[in-house]
Formats: sequence, C-alpha cells, structure tokens
Amino acid sequence: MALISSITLSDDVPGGGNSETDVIAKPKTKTAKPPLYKVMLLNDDYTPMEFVVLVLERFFGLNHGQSVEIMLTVHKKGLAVVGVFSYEIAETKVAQVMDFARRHQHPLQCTMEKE
Ligand code: TYC
Repeated sequence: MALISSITLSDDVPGGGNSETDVIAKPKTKTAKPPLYKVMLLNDDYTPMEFVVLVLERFFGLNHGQSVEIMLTVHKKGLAVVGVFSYEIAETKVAQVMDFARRHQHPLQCTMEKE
C-alpha cells in the first residue's frame, strides 16, 4: 500500500494526481490582439476634390470609384474613416498623407483614433 499511495498521491501535481499520466493543465491562452486604429480624413474648404481622390488611391489602395465615394462622404459629412490598421501602419499612413498635402500646399488633415 505504501508504494501505491506514493504513486497515486504524488504531490508534484496540484490535486495529487499521478504525474506520469496526468495531462498538464492547459496554459492560459491570453494573447490579447493588438489594438486597431481608424485613420480618418477631415473635410476643409480648399483641398481640391481630385487631390483627395488621388490620396485615397495612392495611400489607401482604393480604386477610383471607391475613392470618389469616400471623398464625397468626407465632403458632405465632415470626415470619414478611410481604413483601420495597426498603430504603426496607421501612423505611417497619417504621416504620408500629411506630408503629401503639405508638399502640395493643401490644408488636408488626416488623423488616427483608437477603435
Ligand atoms: N471640401 C473640399 C472641396 O469642396 C473637398 C474635400 C473633400 C476636401 C474631402 C477635403 O478630406 C477632404 N474642394
């Protein structure tokens, strides 16, 4: 009996299971997904519509029809989300758009916000 109890009441596994046969507890799968960020374009009275369409095609990979549609949404509503990205990608898109607008002397504003 002493031998059996030393196996069945093994104290190296919580609950006193047999350490040679028990399955180890499942590791906690707590891999939080990285936060996402909305990138938005803001309306203004001066940036030409064609320039905004070009921005959407060039930096957001949208086709011409999608770009016209989103540009018009910004024009009418004041802003629109143009894409959702990881922090690093969103930051890069914002910087690219702001730099492109500045170089062309347009007041176009592009911002990001946590989703
Ligand atoms: N409102 C601008 C115009 O009438 C067009 C425009 C659209 C500007 C979208 C900025 O993000 C913008 N020329």
